[in-house]
Amino acid sequence: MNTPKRYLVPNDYMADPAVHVFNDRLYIYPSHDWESGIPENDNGDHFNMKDYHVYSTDDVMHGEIVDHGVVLEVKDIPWAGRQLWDCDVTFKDGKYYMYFPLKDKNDIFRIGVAISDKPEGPFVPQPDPIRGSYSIDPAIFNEGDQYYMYFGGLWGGQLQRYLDNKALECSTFPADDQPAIPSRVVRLSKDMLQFAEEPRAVVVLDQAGNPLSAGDNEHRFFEASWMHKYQDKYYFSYSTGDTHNLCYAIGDNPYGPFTYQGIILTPVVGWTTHHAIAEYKGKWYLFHHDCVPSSGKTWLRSLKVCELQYDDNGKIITINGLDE
Ligand code: FUB
Repeated sequence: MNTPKRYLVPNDYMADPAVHVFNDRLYIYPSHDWESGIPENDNGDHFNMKDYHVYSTDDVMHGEIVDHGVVLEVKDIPWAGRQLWDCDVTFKDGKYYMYFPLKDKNDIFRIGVAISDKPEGPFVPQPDPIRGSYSIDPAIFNEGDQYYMYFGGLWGGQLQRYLDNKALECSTFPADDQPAIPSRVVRLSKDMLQFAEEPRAVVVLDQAGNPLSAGDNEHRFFEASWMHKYQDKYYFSYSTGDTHNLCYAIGDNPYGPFTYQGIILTPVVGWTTHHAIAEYKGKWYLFHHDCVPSSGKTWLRSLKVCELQYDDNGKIITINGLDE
């Protein structure tokens, strides 16, 4: 089955969507790719992003996509080194909180917070990153008065440099038959500016109840965590990075463990694959990116959306990443 898709921002390069509904309107928080001239490498130096835009719409597949302009820039973040990667935004008590990964002046990824009175920004950054934060790809899941951040990414995302939330002397990857390096989840403090606890591992189990192994590249976590809830179950989804799948696993609570279910999106044109899943006006959507408009330049990605369907058992029906 061909799933119709829409490019959301045809006149610019946007990637890594986070998506939320605020005040009955759908807001998109992407990374902003540009041609910075940095050569491509496994460290991701070519993803040299320096600002964020915010987009919104009231009709996902056909309506106007409003560009709210630049809402945060590297040059305005006091602790900044380089590389603004995937961000996310949530709402609490009249304020909108943006969480963003950025390398500090020592070239270490930390996660920062910026605040706005409006979902479309602009966002004012805090003077320092979150204490104890590391790696990339923060995704916020809100349930009642609790806010959870999922984060982490391998290779350029530096997650392999940490064990039990402590920095290691050097990068360490488990042997292929050992449990894969997991994403992390942490509850946020009441003021939304710090972690309220030590980050925990997000464990993804196979159907036999064993953690997915580091050598299971087709299915194990790599980066791009996302959490959504469907029919009282918690759907943890993520990219497998070097095998370019978007996969998901289901659990009974935000901390997991989660049991692997399948592929949401098969590989797209490009290297990275990264997504958000959201319900709006009674339909579910998958937001993601690919590199078709830039003719395969992996650092110039374009935002896309399509409908996402579940079967009667709550399984997500796999979407072909090459569908137009
Ligand atoms: O955009 C830079 C990085 O590429 C993101 O943080 C990853 O998830 C991947 O999409």
